[in-house]
Amino acid sequence: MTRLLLGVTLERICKAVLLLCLLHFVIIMILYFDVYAQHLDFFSRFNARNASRAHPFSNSSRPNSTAPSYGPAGAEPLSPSTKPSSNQSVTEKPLQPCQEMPPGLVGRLLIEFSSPMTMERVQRENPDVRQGGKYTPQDCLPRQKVAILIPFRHREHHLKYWLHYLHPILRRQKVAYGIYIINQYGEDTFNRAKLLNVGFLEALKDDEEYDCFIFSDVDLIPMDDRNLYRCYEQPRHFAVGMDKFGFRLPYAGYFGGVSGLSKSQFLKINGFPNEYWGWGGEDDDIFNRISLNGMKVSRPDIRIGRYRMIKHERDKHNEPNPQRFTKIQNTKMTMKRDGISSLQYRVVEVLRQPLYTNITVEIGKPPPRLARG
Ligand code: UD2
Ligand code: MN
Repeated sequence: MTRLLLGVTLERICKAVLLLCLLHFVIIMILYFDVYAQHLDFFSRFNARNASRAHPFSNSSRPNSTAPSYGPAGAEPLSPSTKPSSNQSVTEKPLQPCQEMPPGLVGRLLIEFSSPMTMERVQRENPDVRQGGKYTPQDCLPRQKVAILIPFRHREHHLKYWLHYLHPILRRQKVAYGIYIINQYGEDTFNRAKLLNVGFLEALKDDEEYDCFIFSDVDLIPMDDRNLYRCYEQPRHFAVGMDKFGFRLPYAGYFGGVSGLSKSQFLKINGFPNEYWGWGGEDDDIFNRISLNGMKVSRPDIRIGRYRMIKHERDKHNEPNPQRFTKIQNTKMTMKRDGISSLQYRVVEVLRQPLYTNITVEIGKPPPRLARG
């Protein structure tokens, strides 16, 4: 009898333990999936909470962060836009201009490209981005309206990471923005600068209020959200330190990767050259245009302007342009006739996706002499 009682008690204890184990397992799984879903954002969230409590410039809550330092010369953002915004009606009190250094910034970011990425996931993460990849802060008046232009062909894998990282960063930066993918139609030689010229005109056709244009490679992700994607008193070079260059500027006149010009700065240099087919040189030509027109490139602090580039092989039909060395010697002569004023293209299709606007364009091909070169 005692044995039977003991047996029953033991059985009950075993069941209880089993139940507890099961409960423990379920809780662990829930936590695991939650952290996995947030993945890298986990640390950002923690930092964001600290950052919003502390002074935005304060370093005290983030021992690993670098002190923001915004160079005085040419580093001042353009003055806030005074245009009334449609979101003003959302609250009763008139909205204040967004702070120059928004309080929700988190500083250094952990960027990696090993976790799988899907467009569905990125869409789920960014429910407040409007169709076509547009966003407007709701709690303050954005200082500028920024069109972000990405030259593109066959880099869908990179685009998912770019959207995954950039949308939340831009949101924290309190930018009113639209994302435009300028997709080169066909398989002729790639032409990055010409695509960006197309992007400038097409973005303005979409919304004539854009006053700032940021030109970004699809494979470049900023590692610090204090690198503010907006326009400045002087043309801006954002991608100062890239992992592939050991986080240093490769040479003083380097202007590749990510750059930004206000509408008037862009028009002053007659936009970008249309005649650089294939890889290289176009960024140096743009740098020359800026200097020759009496402007000076501004940059963020080297500790803040850090970037990761998704590793890749050189694409087909974007072989190094053998003409580039000669061409960059002649910017002074060519820039007046070759640029936004001489741009010719045909829009094949405009598709408004949830997280970006895709503009497919036919931009022609290099003249026969270059095609052979
Ligand atoms: C460098 C510069 C880049 C540009 C280029 C020379 C860096 C980080 N970037 O890039 O700004 O000056 O040299 O032209 O140093 N692309 C496509 N599909 C293609 C080819 C290019 O989408 O088939 C786009 C894409 O956005 C890419 C960008 O063009 O990121 C630049 O091309 P790249 O990444 O092959 O060249 P890379 O990394 O040497
Ligand atoms: Mn690249």
